[in-house]
Amino acid sequence: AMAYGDDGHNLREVLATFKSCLDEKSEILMDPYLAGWKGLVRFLNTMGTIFTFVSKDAVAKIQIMEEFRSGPHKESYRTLQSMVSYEMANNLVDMKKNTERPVSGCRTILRLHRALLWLQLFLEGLRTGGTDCRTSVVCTDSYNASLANYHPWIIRKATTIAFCTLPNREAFFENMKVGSNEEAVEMLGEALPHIKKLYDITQELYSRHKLLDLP
Ligand code: 1Q0
Repeated sequence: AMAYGDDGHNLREVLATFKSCLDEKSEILMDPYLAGWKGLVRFLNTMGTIFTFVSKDAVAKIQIMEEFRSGPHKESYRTLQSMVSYEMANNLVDMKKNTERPVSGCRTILRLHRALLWLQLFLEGLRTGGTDCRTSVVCTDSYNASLANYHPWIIRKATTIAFCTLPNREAFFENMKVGSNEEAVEMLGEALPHIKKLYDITQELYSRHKLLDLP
């Protein structure tokens, strides 16, 4: 019933896009970062309409960032670091709830950044889990250790129900379109350190600027 990768994409390429985000100064390039998320959304869209509420939110956030990237200050949004400098220097980041400032790039990327931790934990769980590991459990554990801490009860509930529909590990590997299970495990082992590095650099950037709790 599932058809991941039917659009010619495979998970190796998507994860390589994330790898290509780091420039020579260890800054994170916005365009490949967003392209990586778009690639993940394509996988998500093949996992059933039960995940539509997730992909809609991800797409909305990608679009907000693409608008910054094509707007009058596009150069300021070239990297995550330049975005933080620009928005902070120009007082564009809303530190409190319920004020009238428009949505910032910083708070939008923070949501994707938190989701990147989920991705890292989930793929690591798939990589190291046994052949009979339960993907819904791996996914729920990864979610509880990351995004769930920021989601209200109703979202946590909907998410946990959706996770129960996930296919088994073998089906996931098959649908990554990277070859045998062994090759999939190897690909993940190669790609995950780069995802972790992106996460760590962003976490450090946001922590240094006290942006980790943006409403
Ligand atoms: C394996 C499929 C599971 C994918 C779901 C994982 C994440 C669940 C997140 C639930 C989000 C619920 C919708 C809305 C939430 C927002 O309230 C929240 C906060 O934003 P705001 O503006 O209200 O403050 N938004 C978020 O937390 C952002 C969530 C972004 C989720 C991005 C998920 C991208 C897709 C991933 C699929 C990867 C599959 C990889 C494995 C493929 C193997 C064949």
